[in-house]
Amino acid sequence: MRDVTISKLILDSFYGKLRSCLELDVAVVGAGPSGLVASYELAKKGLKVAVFEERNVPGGGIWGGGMMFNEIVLEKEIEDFLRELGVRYSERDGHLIVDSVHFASALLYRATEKGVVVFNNVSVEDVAMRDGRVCGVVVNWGPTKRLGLHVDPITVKAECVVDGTGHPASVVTLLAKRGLLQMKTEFPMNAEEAEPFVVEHTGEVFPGLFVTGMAVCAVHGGPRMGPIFGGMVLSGVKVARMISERLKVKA
Ligand code: 48H
Repeated sequence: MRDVTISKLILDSFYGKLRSCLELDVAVVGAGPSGLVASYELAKKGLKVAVFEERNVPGGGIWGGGMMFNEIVLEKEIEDFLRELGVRYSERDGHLIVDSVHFASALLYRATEKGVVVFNNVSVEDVAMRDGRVCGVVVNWGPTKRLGLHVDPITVKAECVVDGTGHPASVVTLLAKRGLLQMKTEFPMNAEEAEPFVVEHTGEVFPGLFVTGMAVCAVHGGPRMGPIFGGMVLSGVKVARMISERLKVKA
């Protein structure tokens, strides 16, 4: 029966994909702009990267633009990156304007084209730790968290883990709750200050655990910036560079 053949093809292919991602160079948590940029940059350097996204649709806050007006704004210095992705943009008042659906699609396409595996509907509910170092992520199906199901997770090993979970900084929060590190709270809107803040504070917050994107503001007490995304891009690029240097990957 053809229907069953289709089922078998899906199961075999998916389990092969999951199995091959049980040991990673980098596990990125959250498929928002910062996590996707980081994963793309890391994969470009030949690293084995998977992104775990608890929602069905990867892309995080990109799709909604500003208040569901599906356009986003980026700083002029992101122009080369947009060109590299092949993204169309217009320029006005010293800023670049991009259709948010086009931007999310391009990032997803380019990252996956470079070999990044995106697991949508998979939530990171904990980290693995050995000798005081984060060495992997503990994953479960996204709906188990939403529905509060009592289902044990499985573990994925990774040399480095990136928290790109946006406002909640949900991976760093797991360690903060246990008193393993201290985190602050996000501050009110101020795009001028927030954009450089995010990039400056992007980095390792605990051995093996790095933070990128909006999560940086939550962890380090920075302001939010609304629908301007240059800081997200530059933060993703920076965290990828730091991890590549750590893993001694040649440019
Ligand atoms: C798996 C998870 C988990 C988990 C969350 O919010 P995002 O788009 O994140 P960033 O930081 O790349 O981009 C932020 C940007 O979209 C934004 O909101 C801005 C600039 N706001 C400014 C402002 O003033 O509001 O994406 C994070 C993703 C989401 O898709 C979540 O579903 C996912 O992470 N996620 N995935 N396991 N535990 N927690």
